[in-house]
Amino acid sequence: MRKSTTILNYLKSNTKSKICGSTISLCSNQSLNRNALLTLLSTLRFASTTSQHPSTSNDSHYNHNQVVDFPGGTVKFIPEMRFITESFVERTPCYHVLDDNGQTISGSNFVQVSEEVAVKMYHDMVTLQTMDTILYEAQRQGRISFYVTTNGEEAINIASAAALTMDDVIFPQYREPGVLLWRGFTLQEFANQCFSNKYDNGKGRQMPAHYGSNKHNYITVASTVATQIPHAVGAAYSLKMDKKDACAVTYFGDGGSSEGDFHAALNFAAVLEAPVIFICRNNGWAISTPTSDQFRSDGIVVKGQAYGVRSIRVDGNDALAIYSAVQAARQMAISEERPILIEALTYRVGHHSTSDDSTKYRPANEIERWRLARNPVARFRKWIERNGWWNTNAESELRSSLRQQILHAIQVAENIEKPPIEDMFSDVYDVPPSNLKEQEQWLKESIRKHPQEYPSNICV
Ligand SMILES: Cc1ncc(C[n+]2csc(CCOP(=O)(O)OP(=O)(O)O)c2C)c(N)n1
Ligand SMILES: [Mg+2]
Repeated sequence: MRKSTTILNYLKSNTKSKICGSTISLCSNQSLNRNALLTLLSTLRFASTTSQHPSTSNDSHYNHNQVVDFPGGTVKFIPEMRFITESFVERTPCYHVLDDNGQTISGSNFVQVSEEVAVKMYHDMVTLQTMDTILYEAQRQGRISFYVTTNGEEAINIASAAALTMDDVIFPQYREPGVLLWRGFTLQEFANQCFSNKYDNGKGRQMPAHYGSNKHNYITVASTVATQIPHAVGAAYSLKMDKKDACAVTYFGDGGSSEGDFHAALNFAAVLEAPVIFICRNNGWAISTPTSDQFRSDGIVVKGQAYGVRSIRVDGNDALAIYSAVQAARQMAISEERPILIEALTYRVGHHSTSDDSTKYRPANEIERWRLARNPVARFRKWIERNGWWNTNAESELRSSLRQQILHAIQVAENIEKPPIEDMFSDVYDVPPSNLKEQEQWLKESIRKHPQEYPSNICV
């Protein structure tokens, strides 16, 4: 029985089996040769799916428990032609802990946070807000070329970072500088990178806001959306092989989940049983493309199950929920050697970047509603105030001190020399090819001849 036609003939002539359109009901307990059945089923893939109305077996002897051991596991046969529905009855619920008034919801289970950690979380969220305001203005003044804010996503940044350890390796998109801030990257280091001066770790070769730091286990931001996701899986697999008490953590947006890299990464992670946490910031927009134009699934969380990855949906504007979910995810990822997907629902309050004006494609009152009523920083502040860990005086002191510190950092960064011209041509080739050497000479001559066309703090 090597050819599928032979199998069909066999089934047709067999009195206890039925063929109706593309539906086949095996009405007996007889077992078919597994290869033969597979060949048959692959033939039927091309059969019309809109053919005749499927008939169900009316044979009272039909065995409702018949299972077949296909590769990948046994499956149960059913006599009905039943498609899995594309729609969902109910959206996957979203885990939260704090209500809009900063009160813990009764019955919510969450990880307790000490006063010290909670106050540092709040401090860093406010730092992020202040840094965003000042660096955004610096770009508008023409002092730096580009910037992206994290407005509205401060809780995802800081609370997730707080739940990890320094040994966990971070593979960021570009809207997660808060993780680096939490790990101790200084305001001066942020400013040096944005002003591309000689103390920037990237030697001025990256756009502003594309931070990276070996010391902080934070892989350099790449603009190419989603490329970091499979990298994180590879790193996680290596951490597992080395039996490290650490995981890899990758951040990306809803737009990142629309890239092929996301799907390949989830699949690899599931199969390799890699300790990686996928944190998707579903903020509703990929620049001007709303999520409704990106996917028709119930967001991102449901994609985890399709790949065999344990998943949860969390309120991204609730710092306590994010902290608890990430801590639990980390524990499971490392001890059970498995990937975890977290979909954090949120809203991108800022423009996509300084190259964007989001009021051109979304209503201003929608942005305002999220900025004011659903603000994650204000919500967390209410909670620490309720606990007696924060007050108005501490608030105004913190905000004015941070403003001074950041203004100082950018003033210093602006006046530091740019990296030497040679740095633009090094670190790629062991022996630079002749055309690169020529370009370097040409650039140096041009700077000498036309100094007025170049920044004064370039070192030739
Ligand atoms: C591979 C690739 N395609 C397109 C772009 C242009 N681009 C930059 S950011 C972005 C949107 C990403 O949206 P999302 O992942 O939701 O992140 P968000 O900006 O909302 O945080 C796009 C399309 C890019 N940088 N790389
Ligand atoms: Mg987005």
